[in-house]
Amino acid sequence: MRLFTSVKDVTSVKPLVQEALTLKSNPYAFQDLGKNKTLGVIFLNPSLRTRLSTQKAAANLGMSVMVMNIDKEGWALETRDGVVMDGTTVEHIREAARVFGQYCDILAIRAFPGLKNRDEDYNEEIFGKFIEFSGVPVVSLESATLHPLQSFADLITIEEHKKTQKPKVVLTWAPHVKPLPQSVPNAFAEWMCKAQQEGLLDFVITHPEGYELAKKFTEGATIIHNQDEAIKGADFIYPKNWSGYHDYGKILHKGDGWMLNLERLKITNGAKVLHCLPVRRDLELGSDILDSDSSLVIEEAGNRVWAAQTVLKRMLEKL
Ligand code: AN0
Ligand code: CP
Repeated sequence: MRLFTSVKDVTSVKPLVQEALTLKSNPYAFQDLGKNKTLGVIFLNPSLRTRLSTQKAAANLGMSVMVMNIDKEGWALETRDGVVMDGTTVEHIREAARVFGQYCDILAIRAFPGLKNRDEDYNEEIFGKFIEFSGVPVVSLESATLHPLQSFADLITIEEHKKTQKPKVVLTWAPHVKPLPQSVPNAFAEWMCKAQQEGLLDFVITHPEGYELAKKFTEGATIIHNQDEAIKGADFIYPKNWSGYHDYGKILHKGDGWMLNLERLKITNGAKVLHCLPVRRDLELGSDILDSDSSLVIEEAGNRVWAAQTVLKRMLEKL
């Protein structure tokens, strides 16, 4: 594996999840694989889980890790081509990416969308340039449109906690006060559609009208606008806010009635609730759920290590 930016970089999710669970049961089995290899971790945005789980995964494989918060600690980065750099930017991504490639064997990058210009965000220019110019394998730690390590960890969590052969998994839009990226729901939809294709689960998406995600990520999902109808009989529910894709980056709905609490879960099949975190309590998701056995959010965050470790292991094996 040389690239991990989407489920499209994975042939089949079933063996990938099995490999992650094997690593979880024996974390230090490949401690020599990363010897004398360096992982560069580049953040253009904040992070708790992604930062720590990726470092831990690399350490479990014997790699050394360099973390750079390039938005705060680096020279102001120019990402556009063809501009005279007579403003505030100091270093072009064309040089910066090449320089990272001199020091690192694998790069992992987080670069959120601006949520202003959809074409710019959905072209994934920053990722494209890091991939093109660094010359080393690249792992997405959340791009403008996808968060694949999160979805991989979500699928590991579903596999571990499922009580039926083919659980019903529901992605539901949740309220928020700020416009958030579509990366988490896009990636979750992409991964669950693939898992559905492989016969692992049934996948439903529910959101208020207007919050339709890009079709290329939701192909194969059942989309229902009535949340109660969607979550009825669900085994797993994934509440997550996102801003408009069609009315790009906009908040289109105040969210009344869309936040889940324990009472609302009564019509489910004892559903377990997932969330990528960070979550705003009693705005996006009821604190009664977060403080109950229905919540799997902490186990899910823990599984980020095994998702990252599986991807890094596959990349190290191909270096
Ligand atoms: C980000 C998002 O929704 O994409 C990161 C989630 C992992 N969340 C926030 O900005 C709150
Ligand atoms: N879920 C997730 O990616 O969390 P962080 O933004 O804290 O890394």
